[in-house]
Amino acid sequence: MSNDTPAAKNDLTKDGGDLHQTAAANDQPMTTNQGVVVSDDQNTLTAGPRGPQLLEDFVMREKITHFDHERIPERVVHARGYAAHGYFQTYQSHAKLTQAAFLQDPSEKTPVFCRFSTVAGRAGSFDTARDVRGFSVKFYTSAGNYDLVGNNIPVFFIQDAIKFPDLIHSVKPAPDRDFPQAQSAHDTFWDFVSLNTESMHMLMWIMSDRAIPRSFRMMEGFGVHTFRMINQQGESTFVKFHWRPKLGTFSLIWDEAVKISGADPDFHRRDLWNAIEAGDYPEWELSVQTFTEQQAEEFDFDVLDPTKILPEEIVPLTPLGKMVLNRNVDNFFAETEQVAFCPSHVVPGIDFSNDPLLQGRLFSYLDTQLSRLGSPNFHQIPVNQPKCPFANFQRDGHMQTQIPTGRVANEPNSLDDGSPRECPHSGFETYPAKEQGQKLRIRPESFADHYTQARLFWKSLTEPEKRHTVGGFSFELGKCNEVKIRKRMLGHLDNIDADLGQRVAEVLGMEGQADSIEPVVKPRDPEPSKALSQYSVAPKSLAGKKIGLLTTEGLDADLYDALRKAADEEQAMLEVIAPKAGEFETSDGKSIKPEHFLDGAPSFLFDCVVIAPAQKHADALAEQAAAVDWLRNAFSHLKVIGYNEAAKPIFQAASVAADADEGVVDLAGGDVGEFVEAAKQYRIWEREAKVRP
Ligand code: HDE
Repeated sequence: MSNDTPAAKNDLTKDGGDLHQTAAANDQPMTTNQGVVVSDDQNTLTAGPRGPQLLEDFVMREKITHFDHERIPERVVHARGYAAHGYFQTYQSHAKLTQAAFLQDPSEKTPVFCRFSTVAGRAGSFDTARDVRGFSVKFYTSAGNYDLVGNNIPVFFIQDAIKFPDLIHSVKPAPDRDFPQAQSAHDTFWDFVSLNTESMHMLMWIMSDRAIPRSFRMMEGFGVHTFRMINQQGESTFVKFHWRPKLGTFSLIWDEAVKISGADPDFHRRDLWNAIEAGDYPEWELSVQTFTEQQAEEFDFDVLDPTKILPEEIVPLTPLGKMVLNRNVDNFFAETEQVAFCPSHVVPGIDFSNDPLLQGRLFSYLDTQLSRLGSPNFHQIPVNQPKCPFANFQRDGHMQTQIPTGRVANEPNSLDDGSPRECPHSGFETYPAKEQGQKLRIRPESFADHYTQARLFWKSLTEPEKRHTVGGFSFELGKCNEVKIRKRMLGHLDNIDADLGQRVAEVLGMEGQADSIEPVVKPRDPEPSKALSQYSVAPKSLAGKKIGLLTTEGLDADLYDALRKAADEEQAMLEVIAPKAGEFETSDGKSIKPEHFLDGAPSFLFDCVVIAPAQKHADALAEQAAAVDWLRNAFSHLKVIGYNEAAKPIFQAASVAADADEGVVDLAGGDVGEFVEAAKQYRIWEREAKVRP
């Protein structure tokens, strides 16, 4: 073998070499995993052309064996996820609050890796299930890796980690029949939560629009638990973390979510990937609510209880900095699948509270990585490695990829003058909170109010959001066969708010059948909090949204140019849908390649739509069920619809009035301004009562 073989080229002693292996990287020959160049990757070694295969064929055996072991256990929860690289940049030094290195220098960009996920479904399930979304961020800080492992909902189902396996078993497919997949709409889930009053607040969020986000890019994130920040002087402040998307928080409509799950199961991951590829980098602001231990004692809830929020009217948000996601992964498995988040990965300046759910998580994540990734050396996988130096005397284990040198692997030692050594004055120091008490298995009384904040959430919603929440409960309880579970849940809903209970009972046809449930703590009547309603604070903007243009050959070139210009100005995307996938000519003879063909791109994949066929193809288009459904769906999903004169036969066929409301906009004359202004509202909520009475 000549010296030009890849094995000869590899410098095995180089630390942290580039582990990327891409076909395009160079003209590297294919080798076995031992570096032996493969001469034939198509044919197994046989004795004679039609003879038996030979066991000695190490090339074939290595390849098949590797394939046989390609799968690793998927995450027990949050199995389906999608991630991207980016950076975090602090707005200023937050030294008064924390010594955390990534929050000091506004000129410094800290690399991050961020993974979004659904909780209940398997890795191969669909993106738009009604579910909590995970929102995990790994900050590769100069003082070590910090993992902020949050969700897009600020509270949780349970108050104590010991209940987590039961919660998850109840929501996962039933063990006997293995369905339903990625759904909470079934008996075991509703049985469990209706027997756990502490879930009520979370149920309100999960039945609301929050659980069907429009995009990962349009989703808030929350640390959920109370954490501590510690400054250089050792002073502690309690904090709650919030991520706010620059594009605003938007959701799908349930009927849309259901249909998208069939039309594009990868709707959210495709959206994130495409936005980043297009250079349209999603951005979030990281903020904290800060409060002292004394303040915490005055709140009317316990800050250690993860089923409670701290209303922004009591403590407003302090912005810390921004996160930008600007690079897609090179390899899904190596990065997104193998990334290992652990809430116990904190850095100097950040510490825990006694929240019992958080404390349980501090144990669970490290444990799960050991079984999922198969080795205590999972920190050596590139995506998990700190980008600052790391060294200690931990040794060996499965898949050790480092080659520690030297005779000594213990501390203290006097045999080796070298590092690593502990650093008493600059290392991580736990905040010396005073703790004393009896050993007990008991839930604090201060965790006992299970309804007040559920009511707060309900009261803070706008009417369309309330309607959707009633819809969420009704849909899910309607899928629940056991009447006793429905009655129990209706009893809880009555305790949350009589109007809510009544409305859900009406949809289910179960008025007057709610169980009477005596609350342990009588719920109070809190003032609404505007920040809890996503549509009260949503920006009126098309940024990041998708305009779908259904058209035909002969498309009016002026209209097309006006739409393209408006989309660019509003930082939106315009995609063309035509009856056939091939290129066609516009009215001025220019050639256009549509992004989609009609059957493959129903209108629920877009945020607002335009229907503008050329006159001579209009009747033929109106005869196609797909075109009629396109309009009917857009209308019933409350979208803003622009149209030209030639589209009118489709309106007739779809039984949609061309002057139905302000969201149906005539584009005669080619002015798209009115359409764009209307589309910035996102949905025409007033239409909802008409299409879904
Ligand atoms: Fe998790 N959770 N969790 N969780 N969680 C996991 O860790 C767990 C909880 C969250 O993108 C697992 O690596 C327990 C709250 C996210 O890789 C596991 C309890 C919040 C992710 C686990 C909770 C979360 C996970 C499964 C109750 C929001 C995805 C695979 C005490 C603050 C991370 C893994 C990623 C993943 C345990 C509750 C968020 C099994 C025991 C509350 C975003 O360790």
